[in-house]
Amino acid sequence: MGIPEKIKEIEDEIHKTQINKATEFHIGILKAKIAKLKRELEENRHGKTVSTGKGSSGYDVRKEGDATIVLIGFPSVGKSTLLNCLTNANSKIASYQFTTLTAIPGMMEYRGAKIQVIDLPGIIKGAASGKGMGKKVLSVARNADLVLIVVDVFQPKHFSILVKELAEIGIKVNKKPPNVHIHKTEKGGISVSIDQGSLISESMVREMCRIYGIHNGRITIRDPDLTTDDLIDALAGNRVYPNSLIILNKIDLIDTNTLDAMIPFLEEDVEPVAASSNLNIEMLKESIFNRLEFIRIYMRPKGEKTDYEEPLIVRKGTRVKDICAKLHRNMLRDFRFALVSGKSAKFEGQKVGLDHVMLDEDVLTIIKKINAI
Ligand SMILES: Nc1nc2c(ncn2[C@@H]2O[C@H](COP(=O)(O)OP(=O)(O)OP(=O)(O)O)[C@@H](O)[C@H]2O)c(=O)[nH]1
Ligand SMILES: [Mg+2]
Repeated sequence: MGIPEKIKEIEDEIHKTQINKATEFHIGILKAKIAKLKRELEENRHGKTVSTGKGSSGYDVRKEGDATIVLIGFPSVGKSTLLNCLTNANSKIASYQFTTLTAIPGMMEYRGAKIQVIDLPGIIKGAASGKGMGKKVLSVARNADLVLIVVDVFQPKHFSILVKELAEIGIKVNKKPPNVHIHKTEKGGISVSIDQGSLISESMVREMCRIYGIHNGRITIRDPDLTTDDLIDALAGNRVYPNSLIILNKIDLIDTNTLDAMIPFLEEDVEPVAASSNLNIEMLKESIFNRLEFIRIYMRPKGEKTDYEEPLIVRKGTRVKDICAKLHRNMLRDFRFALVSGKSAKFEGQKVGLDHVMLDEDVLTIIKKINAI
């Protein structure tokens, strides 16, 4: 029996099984088996885990700028119109579905940050399981720093379908990585550290580890509400957790009262816009900028004045080593230490190493090795 047939067989078994306390364990195990088989299927297809569409035509876009965001949505919701008004790009717009056939990048400049926006073909329900080019399209979101989920004002429910499709291929938008720490060892069997009263049992953790071929190691779970699905995500290891924003487009087609009544029923962080008439686009740019959590770093070359005019724009959580890598390809090799002033420093001009985490508006001086040019 091939892998797809095996998956089908287990899915049928899950459908037949009534979900209750007594069957919970069994269903958890079946789900883990499916997730593992799906991963195997991907590996067979791509030679490794879910790819970003590498080697495929049209979907490979080199990351450029300070961050990359993608537009995901059903056909004709206005993704290309949106790309064109956010950036300098000129993606084809038409009233028929599937107008966009490849990934089209554009660059949005906002408050000193260069943000790459990628327009994509429309996707439909079932995309993750291979409908149309859906899977390849969805995969582009894997490397994105932010996913813009675009929905038509008359089809707001499409939002949950899109989130599900993304989740199917391991892109978990607006979710936190599960609080599971897996430390594999050479021998000694499996030891599980889990709080009493947790949703998941120790025997379930052991069984799932066995399915995923982990026979030795320490598993630490620090979240009593962790579900079997979360544990599968942690064991599968190829999940990503990008931020997202929901864009409700074409609001020019409904009156303000209808819109006001609709917003509370949608998920939070909805951005109501009308791309074709440039309505709320500045507000959307501001939300994108905030969601990307940029910080500004002022560089002070050794013995010189701080450059407050053109800060370096980087993401929250950036370390000194990330900045070195961004500045010059030899900077990491030549790095001796750095001096930091500002919110992340204990005092003015604190001497720090490569792992120091920078904060907004810090002033940074990098000191190179004596013999470095
Ligand atoms: N009324 C109105 N129409 C819009 C708006 N934005 C886009 N449209 C129209 O919607 C249609 C589809 O727009 P596109 O930008 O091509 O949509 P798309 O999501 O890129 O479509 P695909 O590439 O086929 O997936 C076009 O006729 C646009 O003019 C809007 O804000 N209001
Ligand atoms: Mg399009």
